[in-house]
Amino acid sequence: MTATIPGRFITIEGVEGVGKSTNLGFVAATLQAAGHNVRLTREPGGTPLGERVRQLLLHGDARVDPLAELLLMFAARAAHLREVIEPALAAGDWVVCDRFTDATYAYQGGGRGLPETAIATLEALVQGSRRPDLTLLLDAPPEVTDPRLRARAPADRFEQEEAAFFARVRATYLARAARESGRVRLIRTDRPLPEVQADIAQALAPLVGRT
Ligand code: Z5A
Repeated sequence: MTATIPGRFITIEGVEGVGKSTNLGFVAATLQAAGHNVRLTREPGGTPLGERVRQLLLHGDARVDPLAELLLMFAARAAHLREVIEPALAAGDWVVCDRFTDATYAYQGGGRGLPETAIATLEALVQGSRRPDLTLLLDAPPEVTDPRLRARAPADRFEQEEAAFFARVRATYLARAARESGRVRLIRTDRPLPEVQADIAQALAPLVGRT
């Protein structure tokens, strides 16, 4: 009997308006074309608990304390890892997740100002050594993302934040990409979609070729 080769864990990140949803299907199709079973999922979300946390944090009208928000993100992540991500990877599926812990560093750390050390402590507790094999950080400046966002409504709780909040979120993402350049691939999305997707395909190529 041959042992199952564990799947790979790919995350997609970026501020709103960069085109994550637009490119998620392209990532999945590229991996499927290479012969992999793909499990698409998202955070917060991916489990019944995670989807309820998502509803509460994105669309609830109650004020949520930043520390409570951080803990809810990791509570949802704990369920997501144990119920969905780890079993899928163990079965040999490739997991593509729309946002993961880089978003926590960017939004709760950079955006809300919570200490990076607190996030790192929760990351170690909830994830152990699990980290994405590859993170695609989609990035574009606000001059490009703002008009894209205005074209869609209504805004969720995060999208209602001020410009300075998103500037901090973006700066945190970019700093993480610079610090972890082996894992995080920066993809500029202020260009026509075919050019963006050519870069995404190039970023996936080394991983797809290696089993
Ligand atoms: N959050 C958090 O705070 N902490 C955490 O730990 C986690 C999450 C995990 C989840 O929202 C929220 O949760 C998020 C952070 C917080 N905050 N917000 N908001 P989400 O990820 O579900 O929502 P989103 O950021 O709005 O993602 P999205 O729906 O995938 O949007 P998008 O990245 O902006 O993608 P899009 O809808 O594909 O693109 C936007 C528009 O641009 C659309 O009209 C496209 O047709 C257009 N587009 C895309 N690419 C192009 C190019 N290349 N040219 C021209 N037009 C384009």
